[in-house]
Amino acid sequence: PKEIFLKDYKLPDYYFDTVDLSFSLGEETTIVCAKISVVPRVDGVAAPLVLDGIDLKLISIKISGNELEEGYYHLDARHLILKAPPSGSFILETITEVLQKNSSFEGLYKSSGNFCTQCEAEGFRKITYFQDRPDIMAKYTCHIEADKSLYPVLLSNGNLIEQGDLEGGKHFAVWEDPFKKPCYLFALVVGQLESRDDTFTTYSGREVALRIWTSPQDLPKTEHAMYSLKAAMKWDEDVFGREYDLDLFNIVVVPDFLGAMENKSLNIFNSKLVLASPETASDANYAAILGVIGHEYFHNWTGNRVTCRDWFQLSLKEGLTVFRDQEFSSDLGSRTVKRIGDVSKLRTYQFSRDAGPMAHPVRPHSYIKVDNFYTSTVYEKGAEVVRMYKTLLGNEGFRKGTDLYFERHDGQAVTCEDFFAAMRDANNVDFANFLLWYSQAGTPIVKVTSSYNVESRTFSLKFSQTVPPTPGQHLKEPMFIPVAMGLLDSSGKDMPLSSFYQDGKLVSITSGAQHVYTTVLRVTKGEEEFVFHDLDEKPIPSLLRGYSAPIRLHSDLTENDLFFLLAHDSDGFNRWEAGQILARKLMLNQVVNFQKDEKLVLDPQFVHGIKCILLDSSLDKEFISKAITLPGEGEIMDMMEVADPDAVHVVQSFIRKQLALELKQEFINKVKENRSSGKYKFDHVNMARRALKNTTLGYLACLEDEEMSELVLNEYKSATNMTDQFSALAAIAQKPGKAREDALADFYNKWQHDFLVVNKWLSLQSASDIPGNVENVKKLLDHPSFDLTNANKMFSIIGGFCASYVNFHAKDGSGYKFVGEFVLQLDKLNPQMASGVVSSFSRWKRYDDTRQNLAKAQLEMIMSANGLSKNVYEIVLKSLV
Ligand code: B3K
Ligand code: ZN
Repeated sequence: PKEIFLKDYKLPDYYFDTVDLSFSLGEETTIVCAKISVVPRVDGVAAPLVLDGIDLKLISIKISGNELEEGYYHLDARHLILKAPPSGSFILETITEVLQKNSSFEGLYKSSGNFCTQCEAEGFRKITYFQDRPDIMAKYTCHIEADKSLYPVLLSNGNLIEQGDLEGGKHFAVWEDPFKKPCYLFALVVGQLESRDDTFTTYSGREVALRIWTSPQDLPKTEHAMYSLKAAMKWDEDVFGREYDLDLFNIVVVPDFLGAMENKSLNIFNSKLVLASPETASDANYAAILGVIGHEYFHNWTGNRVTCRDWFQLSLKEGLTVFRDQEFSSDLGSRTVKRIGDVSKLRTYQFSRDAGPMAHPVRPHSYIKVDNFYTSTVYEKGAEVVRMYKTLLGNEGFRKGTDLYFERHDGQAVTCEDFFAAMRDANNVDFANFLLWYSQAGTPIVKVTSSYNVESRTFSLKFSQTVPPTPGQHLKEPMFIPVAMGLLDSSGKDMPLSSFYQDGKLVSITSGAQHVYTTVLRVTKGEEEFVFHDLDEKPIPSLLRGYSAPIRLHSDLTENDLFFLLAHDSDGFNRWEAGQILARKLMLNQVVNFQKDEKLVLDPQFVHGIKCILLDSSLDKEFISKAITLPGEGEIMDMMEVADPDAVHVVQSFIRKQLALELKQEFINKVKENRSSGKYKFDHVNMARRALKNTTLGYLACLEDEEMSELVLNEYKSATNMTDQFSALAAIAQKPGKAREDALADFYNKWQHDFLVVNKWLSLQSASDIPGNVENVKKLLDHPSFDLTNANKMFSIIGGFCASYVNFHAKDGSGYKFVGEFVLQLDKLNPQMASGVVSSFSRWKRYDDTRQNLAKAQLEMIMSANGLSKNVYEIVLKSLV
């Protein structure tokens, strides 16, 4: 397989102006006619025209009306090459037959009897011969023909301009999309679907028809998605000034789909990202739906109207759109809680990737298969990069930047530099080496030491930064890091800030007549000092407020300072963070104790800190729920020389149980005070109550205590919504035994008819930490509810299993062997899913020798298999280096 490099990007020799597609869909075959007007980029240059095409059968090819004879073109398994096209513009017409058997969820395929498409990144080449690259932007029409009774609904992008009946029980529809688009945004959906209809009136007064299409029995579960869509449309107008640009917006829901897709005016979603009812979906599902419906809608401007020049620029649309969906969810819920969730996710997935063999920059330099680069680095770290522009420029400056970006680039395929330039030019600022965030991989490590001088009444912060080496990048330059910070006085109040010296130069902080309590330090060098003057007492610094940069910060704050910040910081994020730093230190110390066979102990001051948070009635309940939750096991292992999943697991279980013992009564009170009453509501206040109740319930379920087991079981039985019911089930399922078996069986009996709920049931079991769980997971694969070809079920089981450190990394190698063999089986069906699973092995070098050998053996076994997909090959190759 060939590696493709960013530096080799070349402008295309030919552009496509219009593309007229015609689909005749049948049970046996689908025929696609494509009529493309081709325009050479430079007149008179007769370069060959290379078209991509996979799994297609060419039936005929014409140039400007004349059938092309065989010697004039070359055909191989991946291309159709016109050796010497006419000079000047011409019309290319092809007729192809599309391979009907397709389990890759890419190109045209069938999902539960309906036809649908997925073209990003390179799926359009499975539909027709084309220059399948995003810088080819054209206007499309799409004519669809199919059996009317089997496929009553015929959808594509844009506006419906004609429809009618045909002979032989068929019907047709013609769609026209007035906006130029890259082919990855093309979509077609054909099948038996019904719609929930609504309207949205845009700020200029245009009425847009909104339709969410599902199989008829699921229509009632689309109410929340419709609410989310309308909220997203309004929010994008209010916050970014972006109006929707067509008179129709369709969303289609299908069960077999990888995630969701922003096709122009015809978004397609996996069912689990749309369907919800209080009885069957949890708060987390509701929140995810809001975020993803928003995300795909927001792509209409960030991705569709302005798209990417090439796939290396993926973060240009994804990082920006994730940032937009994060902000949307923040504005509709709690900003602090949303930020905590997003940062936890970043640390769990992105930091870990960035520290291993799969590390790559936000804009990768090369790839074998671009599908492997839809990663937390492109998405979540990319969103952090966008957030840093906003932190540096403020709300208004950032908005000026996005306005200029849309104004300059509407209808174009552009690069990350274009976004940077719009931000810079709109604000007339010097952004120094900010662009390094796109090209340097790895998480910067920033150390801060502080000192107060009583005599001179000055407070100094010394920063030093390094970026660890990553594959292909050994030496790194210092990054431009915005550090939002404030200073607390001894009563816990923010001190007003007016100026500081940066390397001896005075920088004044102004904001009209108002006091400023948080300022943004621009750390740009390897070492840098900031000095604050005229301070009557030694302040406690609150650094990296709101997590203003995606870095690992090591400060010299003492435990007392951290407890102080936990109790007083005005920045909610940093209050949570102080608790997390303390918890990480505590856990790490106990891991050492465990490894030395010493007794585990829980620091009473930590228990006290947790108790204060728990009892502070001024705090948001969802915040409390987050603040009393320990850091994930992966975070702790990341801090260890050699990762020890067993030790970390024992320590985490010990601390949880100890907290439950010491705070039992407080936890019981929280459960009782926060029980749901009345109808389920998806709003922050109610979600926060449920979160706090269920977190404390989870603690109580750790105890070996009859009374508590009964309490948890009662919560399960009396639950009136899925959030409460499932949390109670998860609490019960922490411990092996009869209660667990009974509750799981009961839940399945209740919900076996609802596949989305069954998926939760599957993943709860597969992700379980109970010892020897691999055997249970194998049994689940034979369970009647399991189906390997469905993406959700597959991820529920294997994704779940790989997330359990103790079982996936079991020291007897049983977890590795199970997953290794599974990857090979899955790769034959669906390479994208298989490469996702095999990535779980990539950090094998973090573990002890025994585990290393076992994991490596599986990687080698996979590598030696015949017919491996490019997707899996790339991950295994890089993991083994
Ligand atoms: N743009 C799509 C991702 C497509 C993934 C293809 N393997 C969804 C999204 O990020 O919005
Ligand atoms: Zn996206």
